[in-house]
Amino acid sequence: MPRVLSCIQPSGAVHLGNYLGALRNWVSGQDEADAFHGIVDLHALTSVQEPGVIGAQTVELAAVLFAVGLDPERATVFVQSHVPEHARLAWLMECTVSYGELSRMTQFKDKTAKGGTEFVPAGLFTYPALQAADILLYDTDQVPVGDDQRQHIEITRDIAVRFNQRYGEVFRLPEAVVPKAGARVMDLQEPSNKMSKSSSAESGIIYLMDAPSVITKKFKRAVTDSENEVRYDRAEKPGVSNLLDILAACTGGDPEALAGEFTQYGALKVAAAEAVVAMLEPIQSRYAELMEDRAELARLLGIGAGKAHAVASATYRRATEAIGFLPAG
Ligand code: ATP
Ligand code: LTN
Repeated sequence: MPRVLSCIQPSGAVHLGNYLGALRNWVSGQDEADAFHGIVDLHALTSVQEPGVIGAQTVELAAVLFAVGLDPERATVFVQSHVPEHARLAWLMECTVSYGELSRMTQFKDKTAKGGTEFVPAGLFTYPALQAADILLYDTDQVPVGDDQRQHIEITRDIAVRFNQRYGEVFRLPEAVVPKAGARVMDLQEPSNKMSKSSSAESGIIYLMDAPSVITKKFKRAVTDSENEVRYDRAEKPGVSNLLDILAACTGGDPEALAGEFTQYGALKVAAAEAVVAMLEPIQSRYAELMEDRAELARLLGIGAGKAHAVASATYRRATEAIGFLPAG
């Protein structure tokens, strides 16, 4: 079985794009792989600085991961800061990657492009070293990620190759696995942009925990176009195509075939909303139950941390022994 690792930041409420593009695949993949899934709270510290917030969001995200169907018996779900080797290996990674390589990362360039006087944590710059540590600690074969993350997997491989050349074969080289088409959910208000936690209007984002009435309202107000023909054409008709994609993703249908079933935008919006509400209903009720039982959530995360730590500590020890630090007496 291949070892698979993917992670998500507890940096805001989970939305339909996260679910259809990532979480749903994590769930379906848990039988075909030895799956590890991290809630990367250390990474979230690059964007969330108010005290108390990251912990609360971590619990909520954990409840979402179990509610969507990750099974603690089959998949290892853990919190990054519960496994101290992430931060420890990140330092070794920082000494294995160059300033120039980090400077070329598009995510860092994008997030700092605006210039201005905003505080830019150094952690935003060294973020890929921590991500490399996440991946290499688990002898990962495959990393399922969105297209935006490809560069982070490439730099992880470069770091691993350099470390292995310097100190001997310690790390396994991971591969990015980018899901097939249809995994890109667009914003309902600005259908040319992907649905994203950091996008401007709440009305364009369907949160996994939105009430059915809110979901219905957001779909009703979704931006379409001034024609009145239901046709699947991402370039010319991004709004309508996004609705068809969402409907197809929820019902297992094909967006082009589904287009033939509708003559009016209104009916398509209603159908998409109903499909999303029906898909989310069992997830929402499991989420509510889990959030009622914090002790159980803590117990499940404790099991994940134990399994993660067992693997991570062995890899970390291999790395430090290869470097040849003087062992503590
Ligand atoms: P941000 O807006 O802060 O960048 P995000 O909403 O893009 O956050 P991430 O935490 O960066 O979410 O990503 C978690 C996972 O969800 C990643 O695997 C990413 O590829 C996937 N994902 C995020 N947005 C979408 C989307 N609109 N459609 C499909 N997959 C998505
Ligand atoms: N950078 C990723 C989150 C992330 C990750 C990882 C993904 C941190 N560590 C390890 C896969 C493997 C993001 O922003 N989506």
